[in-house]
Amino acid sequence: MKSLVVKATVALLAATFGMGTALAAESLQDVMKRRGLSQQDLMAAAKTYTPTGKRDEFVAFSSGGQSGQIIVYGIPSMRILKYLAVFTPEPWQGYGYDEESKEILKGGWIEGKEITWGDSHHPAISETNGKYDGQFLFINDKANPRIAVVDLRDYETKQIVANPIFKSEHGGAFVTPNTEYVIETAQYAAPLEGKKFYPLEEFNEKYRGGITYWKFDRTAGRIDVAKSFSVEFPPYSQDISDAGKGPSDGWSFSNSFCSERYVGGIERGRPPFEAGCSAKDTDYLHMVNWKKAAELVAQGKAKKINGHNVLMMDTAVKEGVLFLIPEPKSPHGVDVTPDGKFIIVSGKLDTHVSVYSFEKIMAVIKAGKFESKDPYGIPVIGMKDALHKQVALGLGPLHTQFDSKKCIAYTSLYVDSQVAKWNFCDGKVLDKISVHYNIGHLMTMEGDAVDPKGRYLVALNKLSIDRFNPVGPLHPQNHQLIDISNEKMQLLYDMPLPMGEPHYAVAIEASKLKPGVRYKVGTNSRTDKPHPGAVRAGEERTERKGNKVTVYGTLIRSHITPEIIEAEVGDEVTIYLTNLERAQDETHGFTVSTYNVHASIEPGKTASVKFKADREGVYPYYCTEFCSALHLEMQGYLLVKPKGWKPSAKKEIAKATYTEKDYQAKLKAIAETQAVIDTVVGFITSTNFKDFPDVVAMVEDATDQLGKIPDAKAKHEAAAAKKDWEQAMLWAEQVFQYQVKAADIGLRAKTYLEQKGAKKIK
Ligand code: K7E
Ligand code: CUA
Repeated sequence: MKSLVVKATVALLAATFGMGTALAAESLQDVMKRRGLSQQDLMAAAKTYTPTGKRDEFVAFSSGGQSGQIIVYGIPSMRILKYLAVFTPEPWQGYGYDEESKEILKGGWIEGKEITWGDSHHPAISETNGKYDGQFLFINDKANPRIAVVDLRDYETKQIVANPIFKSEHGGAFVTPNTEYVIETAQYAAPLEGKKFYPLEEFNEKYRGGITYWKFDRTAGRIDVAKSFSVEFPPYSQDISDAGKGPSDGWSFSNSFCSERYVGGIERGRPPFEAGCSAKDTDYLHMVNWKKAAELVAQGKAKKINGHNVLMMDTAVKEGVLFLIPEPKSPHGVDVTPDGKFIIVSGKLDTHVSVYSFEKIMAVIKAGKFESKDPYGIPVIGMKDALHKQVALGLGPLHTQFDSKKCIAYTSLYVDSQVAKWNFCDGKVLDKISVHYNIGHLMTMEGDAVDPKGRYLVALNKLSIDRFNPVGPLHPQNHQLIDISNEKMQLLYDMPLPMGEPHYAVAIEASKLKPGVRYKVGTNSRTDKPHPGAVRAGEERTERKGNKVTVYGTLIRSHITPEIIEAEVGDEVTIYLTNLERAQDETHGFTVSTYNVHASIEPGKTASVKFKADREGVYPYYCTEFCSALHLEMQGYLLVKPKGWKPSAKKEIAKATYTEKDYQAKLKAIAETQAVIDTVVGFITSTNFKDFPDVVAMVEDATDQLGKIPDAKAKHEAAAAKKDWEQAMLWAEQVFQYQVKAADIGLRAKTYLEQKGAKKIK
């Protein structure tokens, strides 16, 4: 009886405190019930969920819209990996806060005017034979016509070029099949000469559009401004562009809106732009034979405007490199099919997409059978003569992407908030899926290349309305992942994009990306050249010339050398810092209180900050990345003294009171730590660690730290001999610090080897 009572009590307790059976793990059914998940949800989760430590199949680069940056995320997990600073300062990476990156931003100033923001729209990955090669990334700024180059070896912006003749642009960045050129098309027509005013009454005569072909030098990894050129276009608002491929390689296609050349003036009692710009039934698709245009420029047939080669319309017409084709009114996207045979234009205000045949277009050009000429004398090819098909897809078609399956395309329908799957060869609509909500661009995996990978589609939606937890009137945008590997499309996942309005994105197979993990010691990452301010360990120094103080410093766990920088009010201070680490991800940051500078210095990099020490005082500086256990101690003082300041009396820095006992205790700690190090070293050297470059780098770093011990050891022993216990204790502590860092790296290497299944060799 008694035992029964005990049993009952235990059971009651177990129930009350959730012990016993209630503690057993929840079943999948339990979780589904608790979270209200359907079978369909579970399927979607299984298709996107990426377990810890596992990686994504594709990496997407999304425009950051008004943030002027690029957002990098993985597919199918939709995990954000990084923001790349491009047109706007980005403090984490020191972009715009260190001298090297300021130079890059300066490249994007327009005629000496500083610009610190950008409206980035279309990223493009470099191509080889029409395939994504994963080497470079380009993106445009619509607001201040510019193109930026990002090197995918280190994910850093290397160059920004400002368009010499446009005032705005939209049709960039699009690359030719071997990245010979990066294309940028104007948007709102304006006079091509820089700071020149003409009244709107002279719009038709003096305002112009155009297209720029930025020559890309792959070896240098930079745009070659001198070898770049433009072709003058009429003042029709040019929009998106695309480069031909395969049979259409050598041509580029740019559509337009407002070929009405309407100039607005609501305040002057005229109907607004939106009415005047959409009155006609058609606008124009512009076609340029860029290969021939480049030859003409090389032959000196271009005109210099603002020092830039521009092939004028009359020359372009005379030489047969510029043609127009009518397209349904106010189109938006133009996309060349992977086989290069068709050009797909989306109607925007129409329900149709128009599929033009490159073969038919060429036949018209060959026969010289043009329908008419536009007011600037450009031959116009008849729409019917160029069309392969027109397909009714739904309301507001905008952009088109392609599948790995032949003839299969996906088009975004802005007004319908849908994606249409269709066949551009036979014009049949195959499937439609609703997205939330108004979709702009869409993207399939490598969907711009000659060999799209299919699999997934991302809908880049503009409004997220009720999709996410509210965060104020400005909502995040919604990137929706859709599975396109089956006949019917399946919506898998919603990802809020918390940065700008991303217009377009490109995704590449992750295996094609091979970024490095460290720089050659002393590299200026923005020029890829040795940095003149770099020094090696032991070469650190501070120089003063007149009122210029220049510091040549280094960073390594866990100290900044130097630890004291002295200046006088009014001095110009430049601090060069080289990160001596080789270990992966051992980045140190650097800032000085109050002076608005910051640098992110990855292993091997040299970066600098510069400022005028214009206020007297004591300014701590420190490392901003939590890089090691003694990260907080990675510090120093900038002392800005009044001009001509002298200490009133000779005063020493206050001493601590360490005793022989402290010193002996430290020696004991050193001996114990050495034992740990010996075990770790024993483990590492008993494996094939040399087969793992990351471990080799870590071992080098650890050896570096250990190599500093004899010098510090000699110092503490000499001080101990003189019974200077303060010095003896502190130098012994420094020995201990070197040991701790070596042990830390060693243990990391050991874990790495264990996880990667290193083999025992002895
Ligand atoms: Cu359609 Cu700038 Cu390509 Cu926005 S753009 S959506
Ligand atoms: Cu280096 Cu914190």
